[in-house]
Amino acid sequence: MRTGTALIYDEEMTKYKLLWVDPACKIEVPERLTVSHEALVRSGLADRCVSIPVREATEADILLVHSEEYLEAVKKTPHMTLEDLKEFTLQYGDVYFHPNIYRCAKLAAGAALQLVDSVMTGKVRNGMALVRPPGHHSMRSAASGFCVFNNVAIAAQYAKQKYGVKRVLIVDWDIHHGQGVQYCFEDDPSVLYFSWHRYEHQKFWPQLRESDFDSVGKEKGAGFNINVPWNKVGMQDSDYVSVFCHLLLPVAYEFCPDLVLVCAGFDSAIGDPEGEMCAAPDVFAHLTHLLMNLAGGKLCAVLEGGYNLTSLAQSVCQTVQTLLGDPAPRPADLAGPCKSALESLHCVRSAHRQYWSCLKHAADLPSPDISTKRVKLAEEEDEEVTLDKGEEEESAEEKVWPEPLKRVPPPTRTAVVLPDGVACPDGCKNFRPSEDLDPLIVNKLKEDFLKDADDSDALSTLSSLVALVEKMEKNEVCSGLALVRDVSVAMMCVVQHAASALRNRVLVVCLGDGKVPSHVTEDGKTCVVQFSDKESEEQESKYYIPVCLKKGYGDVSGFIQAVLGLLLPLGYEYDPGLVLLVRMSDSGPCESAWQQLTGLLLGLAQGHTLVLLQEGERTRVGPTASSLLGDPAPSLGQLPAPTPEDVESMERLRHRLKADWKLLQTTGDFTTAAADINLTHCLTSAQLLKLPGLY
Ligand code: Q9C
Ligand code: ZN
Repeated sequence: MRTGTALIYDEEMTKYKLLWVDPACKIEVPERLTVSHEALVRSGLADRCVSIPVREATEADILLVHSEEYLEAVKKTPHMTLEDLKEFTLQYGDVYFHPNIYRCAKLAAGAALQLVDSVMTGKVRNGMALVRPPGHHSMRSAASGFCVFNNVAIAAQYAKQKYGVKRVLIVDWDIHHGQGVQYCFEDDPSVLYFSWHRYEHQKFWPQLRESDFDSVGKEKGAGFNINVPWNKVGMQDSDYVSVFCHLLLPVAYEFCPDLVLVCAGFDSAIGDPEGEMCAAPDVFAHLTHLLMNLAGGKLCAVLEGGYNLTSLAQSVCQTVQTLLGDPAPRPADLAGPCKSALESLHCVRSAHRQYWSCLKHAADLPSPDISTKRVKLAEEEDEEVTLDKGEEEESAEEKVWPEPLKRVPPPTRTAVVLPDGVACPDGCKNFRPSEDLDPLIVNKLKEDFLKDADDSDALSTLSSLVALVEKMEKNEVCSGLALVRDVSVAMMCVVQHAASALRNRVLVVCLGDGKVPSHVTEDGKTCVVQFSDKESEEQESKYYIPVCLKKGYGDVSGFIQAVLGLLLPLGYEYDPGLVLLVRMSDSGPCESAWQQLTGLLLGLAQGHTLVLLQEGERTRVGPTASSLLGDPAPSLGQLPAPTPEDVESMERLRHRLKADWKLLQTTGDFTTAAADINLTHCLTSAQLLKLPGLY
């Protein structure tokens, strides 16, 4: 099992800067790298990483993406005079040259390649490279947007060539469109490029028509380029998480990459003068976590933008700490995506529905058609901008936000409660109930849950569970695993204790059709999501969510879609303090899907997940423990289309719940009506008359 996180950094890359006055370039400063690195050192994170030296990318490496003419031109810059450099710079947009930038650009690309080598050879599991200059704007024969060589594009080509990697996913969470990456892989189905970016209906740099959602890739590569244009500033955590759950992750799981590269720009975080977004630095812990179970955990993050030094350093720390395996922080109040984000999400999902089976059910774009819409919105935008521009710019400078809380991993990562004779998995702690468990609680357990008051084994198991839950609440233990004689009783015991004695909300994820009394959910302190192959008889409510998968777990696609598109967004919005994952005997998905589920759920509740397994399922102990310890889940393989029945029942469920759970929404107001027609085919003519633009 590969472990460890690489950190690649070299001070040499701080040794170039802007030598003349250029307002467009003044934000790209050497301090971006020093503050990021110093924050990692000060927080003790750098010490926990495997330090890997940089190297210069060779000419052959650079030529994987760039033209010989361009390389030859850049090669001359170290010898140029200041005047020559200025003039050379003029042929490109928003970039500057310096006598040492060629050397640094070779190191930046080389750092990305060192990272790929370290991950692909198994020296480490994942890693981050802190580099300057950034790369994602640079094109085959042109520098652009502070970028000289396209570090990540070169890394992707290199991984394909040197390691025979078949599919690479590039996630570009920088706030600018990496048009250089798009151009490089537009017709290449082996590289899936995903980018979200500030767009404002083409008003924002680089102001390209091809940055919009309808640039989906060309020829064989159609469907493998995904652009999410942000048409407003001020996007928040919810908007980012929503796009991950409803777009990137379902497509990424269907694609099944062998390697994930992240264009890790942090100008998408709050406080950044370029992005003007409002996502907290903490959100990068979640974005990172959500990608860490793809490609068997092989993830390489390479720095791109990020111009608010405070926000940048905090975001880099969140990313690296997550790569190291520490539990993610509690997600900040995720109140659901804004209208503009939903509109973008809807457009991208519609544009890609013909390429990805996970999006097949996404509603078509309503009339008026896309292009009319774009022009119309751009005009509206214009008016707004002229109205309150001054105000907006001022507030962008004044942004303040709380420093992310220090993430202190509990002393014990995973504790297990196992019957005699079952070995404690490596790396876990065998949990024995402490004597100091309140006798009152013990008595209550006896009364409420034991059929036979003298059943000391059963009592000991239940006491252990309660004690374990208390340790998790106190953050002394992160996650837990118990093999119990009766999962239903154990589940009720934990739920009752957690709901009555603890302050926290509990998310119960139940696999199998055992009975889950709905009364436990009435006060909202417990939310139950139950996966089963039978229609539920329970009363449906906001807090009892039966997910019916008719084909059972035989259909991994349907199951994983439900996890990504229903369970995760619901979990993120509910924000539990504890996740209770219950696997009834003889039900549940295959091992790798089970491990994916477990791994993904660890992003909630600061990793406080307690798994209950039926006693007979001893063979599941090892793999489950491994997931709770943070090992990446094995890939599921390229997923086929989920069955139409499963899709339909999930969509019905989403439809029912989206009023209560905003993070389940995938369409904006403007489309709800049309989407409803698509979904239910049952609007009355009276309702039709009220639809805008249809009559
Ligand atoms: N208001 C990266 O983030 N435009 N590049 C600057 C100044 C260029 C950003 C305009 C932004 C380039 C890697
Ligand atoms: Zn950027």
